[in-house]
Amino acid sequence: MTPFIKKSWQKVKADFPIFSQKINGQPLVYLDSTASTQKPRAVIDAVKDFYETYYANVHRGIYTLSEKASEAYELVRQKVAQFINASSATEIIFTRNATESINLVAFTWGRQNIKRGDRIVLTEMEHHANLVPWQVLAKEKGAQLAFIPVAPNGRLDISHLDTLLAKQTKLVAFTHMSNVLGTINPAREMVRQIRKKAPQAVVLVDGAQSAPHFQVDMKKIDADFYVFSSHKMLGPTGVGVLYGKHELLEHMPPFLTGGDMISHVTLHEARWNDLPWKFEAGTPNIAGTIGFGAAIDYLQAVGMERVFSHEQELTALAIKELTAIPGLTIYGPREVKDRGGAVSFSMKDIHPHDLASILDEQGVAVRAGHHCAQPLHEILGVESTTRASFYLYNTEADVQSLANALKKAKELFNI
Ligand code: C6P
Repeated sequence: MTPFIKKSWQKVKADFPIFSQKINGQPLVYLDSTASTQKPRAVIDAVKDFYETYYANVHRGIYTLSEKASEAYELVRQKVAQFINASSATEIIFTRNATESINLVAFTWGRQNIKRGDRIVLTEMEHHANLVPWQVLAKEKGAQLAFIPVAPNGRLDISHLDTLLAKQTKLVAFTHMSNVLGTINPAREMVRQIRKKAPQAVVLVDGAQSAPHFQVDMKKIDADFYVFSSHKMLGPTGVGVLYGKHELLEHMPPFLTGGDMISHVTLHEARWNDLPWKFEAGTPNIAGTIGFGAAIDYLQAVGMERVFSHEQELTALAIKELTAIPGLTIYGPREVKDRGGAVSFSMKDIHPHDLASILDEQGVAVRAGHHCAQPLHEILGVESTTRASFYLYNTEADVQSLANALKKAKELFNI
């Protein structure tokens, strides 16, 4: 792919066919990339090309099409490993999404290792995907959950981490970036602290909102598990990643069983396949994975540093514009340092759902609700919020449209 070094953000936007249409008679201003991202032509074409020219199942047939499909599928595993600087492609397991990746760890490593009286440390800002699987596991095993609190400035109060790390702490699982507050947690420093104080603990980092937006490096972060989803980083839905350290994956029992994940089967028993296939039972999402490879190529051609700094500029502008609107409260850090482009807010006297509907009438797509982080909303003292989130295809004009649409909503409500 040709380098994007000089490509303007407007031209990046033009790579996404969805933006050529109007929504409710207005140009589409898509500000819900935290939920899922739009797809560039390159990703759509890669999926189409697979179906049109080399579609076949993978790892099965000794014929040209199947070999080509298998090669393309396995090449994406290598791309993912290189994208996050994993030691080897065998540490990359394809799942359906980040949620399934976390469940895989909870069902396999968790059920093998968590015992009565053990402690699982989480944070108060977790998405339900990194909370509910641990609640279920803790209940089943008689383990306890403990939480790193969120400070009023929207950052984790990691001064509490040390006291939560005891000899019974077996797992620490936290999000790299909050999907509500936009807070980027200091994953590397946290892992270092955990290794020092609780070397027995395994660390899982939820990278659903970080891997799409800035460079993540498995060797530097040093987490044991790291999870994310293709659909939040320009790729198709139905493909997730579980990165796991080789030694841990090697000792974990399989998650789902059946075809492809075995090396030998008799009527009464089976032996497991090598990594990573031990964790990939059945026909995988081949087309989605191939599209995911094209998404990674696209992001790398733009450059993750550029993606992040662009988003930070948009976030800074959004915070400035939104702060100037009377009656509007922004949640999460105000300064863009260590913050990503998910900006949640409330407007006095307008319900978040009404606000999102009014914005939609003006072509501005935002999410309203608890964003699958109900406990965090309880801590914030609200049931729901409206959230605008940014990605590489957004522009300053999109932020301006958001601010204008919010002002119009206030006029409509006469406030
Ligand atoms: N957050 C949002 O609108 P899946 O659905 O498995 O691809 O991703 C789950 C997930 C896990 N962790 C974090 C931090 C997330 O933000 C998400 C998905 C979307 O905020 C959909 S609820």
